[in-house]
Order: sequence, then structure tokens, then C-alpha cells
Amino acid sequence: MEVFLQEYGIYLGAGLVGLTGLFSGLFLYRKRQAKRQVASTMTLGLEKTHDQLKIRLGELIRVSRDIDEGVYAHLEEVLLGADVGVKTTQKLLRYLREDVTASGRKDINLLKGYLRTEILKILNAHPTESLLPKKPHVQMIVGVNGVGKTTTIGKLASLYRNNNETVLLAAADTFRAGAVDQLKVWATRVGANTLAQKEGADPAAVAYDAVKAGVARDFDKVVIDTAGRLHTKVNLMEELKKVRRVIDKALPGAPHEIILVVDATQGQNALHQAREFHQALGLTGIILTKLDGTAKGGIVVGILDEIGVPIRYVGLGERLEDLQPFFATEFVDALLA
Ligand SMILES: Nc1nc2c(ncn2[C@@H]2O[C@H](COP(=O)(O)OP(=O)(O)O)[C@@H](O)[C@H]2O)c(=O)[nH]1
Ligand SMILES: [Mg+2]
Repeated sequence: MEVFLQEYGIYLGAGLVGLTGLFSGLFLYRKRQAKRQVASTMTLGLEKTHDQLKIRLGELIRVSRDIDEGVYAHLEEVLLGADVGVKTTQKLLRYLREDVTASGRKDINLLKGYLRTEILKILNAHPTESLLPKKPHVQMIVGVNGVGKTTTIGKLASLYRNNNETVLLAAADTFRAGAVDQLKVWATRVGANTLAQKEGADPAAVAYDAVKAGVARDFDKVVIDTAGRLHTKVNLMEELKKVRRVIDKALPGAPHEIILVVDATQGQNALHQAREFHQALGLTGIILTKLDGTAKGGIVVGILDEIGVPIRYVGLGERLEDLQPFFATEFVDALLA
């Protein structure tokens, strides 16, 4: 009997612990859901980077009194850890030292405020120029395989459609199996048109036809998807330059934008890609995707600073609405809040 009671007691205890766990789990889940409903897409998309920065800066602030040499050294580690990159980290630290010296205010509690100002200084150095509207407005989207070009084109088309613009998507990635169909699925989903030839067709010919069709049928936007990799013997950059030349033949002055898509989870590799594509093609904008999948969102600051090309949009998830225009202030606030 005693053994039975003991065992019963154990089960009861375990049951209670389990129930409490279940309820507190449910409570935390509901709380998180509520937070998600009020937070902006930017805040949610940058959650990983934000949380990491919050922990590491929080520790630094807790154990320090003034912004001193030790703080600069730690901050350097934190920024490098968020993939801001060596050059841009040095620049941020230099700005910070200058501001701290100039103001004479070293209280550690001012650190985040200083950081916000210095990051904004860098982000605002390369603003997006407003473009004169062209009809059709032709955008050529470039980038290596798997970074999110086709998905991003689908999301861009959705934004344009919401704005009541007519959109023609050109499937000039004729190399990758399934790329044409993937683009068509997006087009159907958002109410855009596509122009495609069969797999293996000449990408420049597809782009040419699309721009001609865009002019003839009076589309507002023509967005050209391109390949990220070709047969090894074909040089990607040379092929993309050819596509660009042919677009200009179809409509002098086009493409009006050449936008590079890079994957933020690739870190410093994304920076190398940006440098290479910019050298070859002269980029007008950059879109950074998959920021939701990394704690290294500092790459945004590094890329903007080192390449000097404006960030146009950021990809913060796989849903249609997860492509957001990039605004420096909103970005920094989501990062440091
Ligand atoms: N989590 C996340 N995934 C993304 C984002 N953008 C694209 N992807 C995913 O990246 C993968 C490759 O995308 P795709 O558009 O085919 O790349 P492409 O080869 O450059 O055309 C797909 O699974 C997309 O859903 C983003 O912002 N966040
Ligand atoms: Mg693709």
C-alpha cells in the first residue's frame, strides 16, 4: 500500500510537472504569437541577428562602465561576429572613437545610441537615386545559383501588381532545369505574364524578345531572370554582358536597372560576389535575401559600405510579403532595438 502510494505520488507529481510545463509552454507560445502579430516583417526577419547582438552587447554593457579600450576591442569582435566585415568594422570603430572624443560622453549606456548613429552614417552614404519612370521599365536580375533570384522576381512582380502595374517576366535562365517553369508558377500566382523559350535556348534571344514584347504590348515592367551558372566553358560574366548589350539593342537605354541578388547567409562570400558582378556589369542595386536565416545580418552594412551600391530590398522569408524595401532607419532600429 505504502509503495503504491509512493508510486502514485510520483506519477501525480510527474503529471503536475508535465501539466505545468505544458501550460507554461502554451503561455510562451501564445506570447510569442502575439509578439509576432505586432512586430514588423523587418523586425521578425532580423530576429536572429538582433537577438545575437542583444545578448553580446548586453553583456558588454553590463560588465563595463565607460566606453574604453576594452569596450572597443569587444565591440570589434561583436561586429565581426555579425559579419560586418573587417574594413567596415574598422570604419565604424573609427567613427565611434571620434564621436566619443568629440562629445566627451563615455557612459557605457550610450553605446547603442552611438552605434545606431555610426551605422546610419554608413548606410546613408549610398542612397537609392530616384529613377525617372520609363515604360517599359526594364530590370535585369543577376546573381549566382540558389541565392533567390527567381523567388525574388516573383515577390517583386507581386509588389508591382499590387501597384496596378503590368508585368512581363522573361525566363532568360535557360540553363537550369526547371527554371522556366518556376518563373511561370510565380507569374500565374501574382498575375504577371511570362516570355519563355525552351530550356537551353539562347538567353540573349529570350531577353531581346521580352523587351521587344514589353514595348509592343505596352507593359509597365519587364523583369529579366538570368542564369547563375552556365556550362563550364561559357563565362557567366561575358554571357551576362551579351544579354545586357542585346537588351540595349531592343530598347536603347535599357536595362534601366541591373540588380544583383546575394544570399546573406553566405557571409563574406556574398561580398566577393557583389564585387565581381559590380566590376563586370556596373550594378545599380543589390537585394540581400535570406536575412531571416542568419545571425550575421551585419553583412548588409559591409556590402553597402564596400561596394557603394544601394541596397534596394531585403528578403526576410519565403512568403510573398517577405521582400521589403530597404530603409536604413528601419533596418538599424530592427537590429538594435
Ligand atoms: N528563408 C528564405 N528563403 C529564401 C529567401 N529568398 C529565397 N529563398 C529560398 O531560396 C531558394 C532558392 O531560390 P531561387 O529563387 O530558386 O534561387 P535562384 O537560383 O537564384 O533563382 C528557394 O528555396 C527560396 O524559397 C528569403 O528571403 N528567405
Ligand atoms: Mg532561378
